[in-house]
Amino acid sequence: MNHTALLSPDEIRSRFSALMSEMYRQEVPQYGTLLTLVDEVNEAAVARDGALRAQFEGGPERARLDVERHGAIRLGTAQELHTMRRIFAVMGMEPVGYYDLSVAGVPVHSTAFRPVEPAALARNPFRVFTSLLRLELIADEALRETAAGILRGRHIFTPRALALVGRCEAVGGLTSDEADAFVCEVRETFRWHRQATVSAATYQQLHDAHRLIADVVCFKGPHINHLTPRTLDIDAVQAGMPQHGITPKDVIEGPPPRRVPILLRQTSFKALDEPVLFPEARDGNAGTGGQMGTHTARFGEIEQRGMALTRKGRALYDALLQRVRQADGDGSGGETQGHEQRLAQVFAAFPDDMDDLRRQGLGFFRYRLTPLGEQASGGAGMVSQDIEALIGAGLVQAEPLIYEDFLPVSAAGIFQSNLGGTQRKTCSAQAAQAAFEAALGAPVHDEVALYEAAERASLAVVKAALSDAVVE
Ligand code: OOG
Ligand code: NI
Repeated sequence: MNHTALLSPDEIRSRFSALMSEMYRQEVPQYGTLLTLVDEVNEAAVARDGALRAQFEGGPERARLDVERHGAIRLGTAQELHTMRRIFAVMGMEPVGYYDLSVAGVPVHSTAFRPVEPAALARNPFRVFTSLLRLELIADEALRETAAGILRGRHIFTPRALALVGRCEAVGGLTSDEADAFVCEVRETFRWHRQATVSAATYQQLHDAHRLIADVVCFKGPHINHLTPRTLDIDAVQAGMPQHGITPKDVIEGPPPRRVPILLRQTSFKALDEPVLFPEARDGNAGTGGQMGTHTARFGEIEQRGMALTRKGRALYDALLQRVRQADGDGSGGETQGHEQRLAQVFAAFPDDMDDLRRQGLGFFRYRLTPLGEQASGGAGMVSQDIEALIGAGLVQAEPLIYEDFLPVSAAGIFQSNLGGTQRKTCSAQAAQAAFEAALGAPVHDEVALYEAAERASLAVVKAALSDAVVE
């Protein structure tokens, strides 16, 4: 082996994702249980369903599925977000999308770091939903200053991680040994620390302002708060969780079950309250130090991914979901009952046939030559450039592009259900994408533009292959 050769970012990401999974399995044993359940359900789904079998048996789609995870972290400062972007870049992960969670009463805004090229996604689509606390949304000025002061004083990255990022940026990559060191160092940033960095009293004040603020501010680093495997049948996992001693949230977020899955369906379970240790008070809150407490930080989640939607498809999805939410009521708890029926009724208006979805321009597709198309390609002469005609002639096939991103409304539902019961503070504010990107030090990708590009590229290949084909 060549010890100076540079590793591909895809390989570094795969190593990191495997390390994270191993760490989270140790930290949150229920996550391991969930992985076993998801494996069983995926296995059964493939065995039962011919279409899934064609797509998932043996091939690269299956290899991807078995390692597919997303995680989430919450950062405290612009500087932390900026450095995190550089860290993820080493692993071929770029910021995609802007999510304003303040509309859901959560004082953060977010992006998802993930690979963007189809080949990199196929290799390992590891994503990290990354939120930045919006301190300006803390109403109490003194408390805001306290939080800012605590965050200014912490260092969430190890010196060696920072040195290796610098090295990667300077020489264009890392060797295998450097990559191994790098992923271990970065893992430290994601690790859970049961030792809080503030007194119990300060924790309580921040917690009272918003639980999430305490979660971000009171610890040494941005512990990963969940790691999510992808399932092919989320209803089966949801139903199987209680037998495995796991209690899921009441409703699955996102669209209803469909023949052609779209976007993303998610459900989660609350991890146990975890013991934390508060240091002696040194911050003016005398007499409260050195005590034990608990913190609800981490949870488990599963997801089922479906087709990415065009802007038109997404607009229809958003409109229908809005209708369901209105029918569900004000979120005071009565919404769970009947939610599934309302969801199914309202979403009857969303076409559920692959050809309809394509012809109406609602979803994104990857186009490929069929075996007949392969035979026809490379000859002389011109077949139709009309994609529907090519599909009709059996020369081209279309398969849906998987949605690789997140849904803010679902994310809000997940946040809420894990912040403990009833807390539904509002902190409605303007989206602040420009400020977020300034902190990040880069613009976020428009996710729809990425799907458009992937679809267009696949079309171009197909059309080029057939443009000089003979029609017999
Ligand atoms: C992130 C919640 C968002 C998802 O899957 O939508 C998320 C968080 O709780 O920090 O992970
Ligand atoms: Ni998640």
